[in-house]
Amino acid sequence: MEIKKAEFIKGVVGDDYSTKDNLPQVAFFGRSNAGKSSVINSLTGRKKLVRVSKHPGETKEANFYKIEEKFYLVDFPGYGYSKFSIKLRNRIAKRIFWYVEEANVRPKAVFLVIDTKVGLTDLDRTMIKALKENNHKIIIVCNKIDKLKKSVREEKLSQIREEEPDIPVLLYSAKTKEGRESFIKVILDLVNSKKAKIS
Ligand SMILES: Nc1nc2c(ncn2[C@@H]2O[C@H](COP(=O)(O)OP(=O)(O)OP(=O)(O)O)[C@@H](O)[C@H]2O)c(=O)[nH]1
Ligand SMILES: [Mg+2]
Repeated sequence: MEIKKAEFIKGVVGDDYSTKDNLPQVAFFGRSNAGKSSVINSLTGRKKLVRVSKHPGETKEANFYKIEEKFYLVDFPGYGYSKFSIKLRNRIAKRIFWYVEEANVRPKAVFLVIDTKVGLTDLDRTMIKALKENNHKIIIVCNKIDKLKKSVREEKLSQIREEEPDIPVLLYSAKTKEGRESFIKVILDLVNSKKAKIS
């Protein structure tokens, strides 16, 4: 599917995640450098909708992108970037937890983006725990699969499935766009559903 319209709406640093039109939103979480912003660019078919950098820590606000006037993709700052000061890391973590626990809007789902080669880290596990406790729907996006041989992909995938058997997993490459069609279908199914099902 081609996405014809994708526009930046706002960057949130405070507590207000609502939008004027109340369209459904899906959120992208993950470690800094896992590729959240690249995933959004590749899904929308825009190279420069979202800023991506060679250096981690590029995204500093929760950025809202409105797609086809139908839903929002929300790109969060990455957690765990060790070169950020503790103060900044805490501020980012606080903001993410606010969205998970208290925000005035609930996403249809949270896509937890990981670098497949790295796998799930302890920070991802902490995030998954908080998301589960707050009854959010989680989908793990194993990104950067272009960097791995098929056998290694399979091995990483089965590790994750063993650890989190109840969480759906998508294999993806923001670079080659492998997995894009099924990813978009998952998003459309979520935003078109009346209620986000919690599995
Ligand atoms: N090979 C490969 N590189 C990727 C892929 N996705 C992202 N990258 C690279 O990974 C780096 C980080 O990508 P970003 O999209 O900025 O990562 P992010 O998760 O948004 O990072 P923060 O904004 O710091 O949280 C960039 O150099 C990207 O080009 C992928 O699927 N394959
Ligand atoms: Mg980013």
